[in-house]
Amino acid sequence: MHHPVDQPDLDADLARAADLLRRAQRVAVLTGAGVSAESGVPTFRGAGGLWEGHRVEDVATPEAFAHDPALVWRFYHLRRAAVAKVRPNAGHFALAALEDRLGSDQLTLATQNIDALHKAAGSRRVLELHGRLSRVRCTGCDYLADRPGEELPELPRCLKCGELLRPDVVWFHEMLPHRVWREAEEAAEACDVFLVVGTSAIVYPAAGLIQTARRGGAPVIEFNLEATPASSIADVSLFGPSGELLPELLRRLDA
Ligand code: BJW
Ligand code: ZN
Repeated sequence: MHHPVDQPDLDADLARAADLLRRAQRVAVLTGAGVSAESGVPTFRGAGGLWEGHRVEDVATPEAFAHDPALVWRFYHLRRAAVAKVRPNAGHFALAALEDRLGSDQLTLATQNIDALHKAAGSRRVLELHGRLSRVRCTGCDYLADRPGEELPELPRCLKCGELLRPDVVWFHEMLPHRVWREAEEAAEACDVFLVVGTSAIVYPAAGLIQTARRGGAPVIEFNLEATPASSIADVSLFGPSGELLPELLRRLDA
């Protein structure tokens, strides 16, 4: 198999990662688009990272929505339809199995993904840092609803107040949901090992959780196809598809 990054001793690095994980009581995880790539969900950056010639940074903002809500909704209608069809992959399932293995309350999974695939794979303690694509909320009142798989009008409006609905996701320049963010920070501070999976680690504040864990003394294990800013602070970087590396790591915990 071809991997973009050459890793001379993947086997030894997997063994080191398994060793760190075996000794850990509390584990925190940060995932990004890469963990869902093998389910067929496109990532944001790199090849295929453009939509109708727009960068995410240009459509996923409150400014874009205020200026052209129909354009922003087109982007989200397509993604809602795509995500309604996908299934979790072996990477999602391995993280759910790790939670089972450690016992409840010992693993916190913070995800930047809005596709809800971790929950679908059986992970229980999931913190959705950037919201959820299947949920809509009103820009005028407190209406909030999960409406997965449903085909919405081109410009969906609130039945309670008539204002525009928007996807319940976190755009650039917006704050992360307060409670979810606090719990993610606490988990990063308190963990014995921190796993970073399939994220380019450039979007803040989520990427800051990696430094938070490191400052708290937790070793960081990274899973990615290629080197990222997280690689320089990671104790172990495992280069390859997370849908293969995570199950392999799980197998080694019992070996
Ligand atoms: C695989 C794989 C396989 C592939 N196996 N691996 C300058 C400095 C610092 C911060 C800022 C700054 N300028 C602006 C900011 C703030 C901004 C920010 O961080 N910008 C940076 C881009 C510089 N952040 C914000 O605005 C945040 N809010 C905030 O700061 O509030 C305070 C504030 C208030 C008022 C004014 C100003 C500030 C909010 C950020 C919200 C991000 N939202 C998005 C969109 C969500 C909705 C949607 O999806 O439409 O979240 S952006 C997009 O990026 C999405 C993702 O969750 C997020 C992270 O991307 P991710 O997951 O890392 O994906 P990729 O594609 O980048 O990477 C995939 C990785 O997987 C790659 O590394 C591949 O190699 C790897 N991979 N296949 C393993 N099989
Ligand atoms: Zn309303």
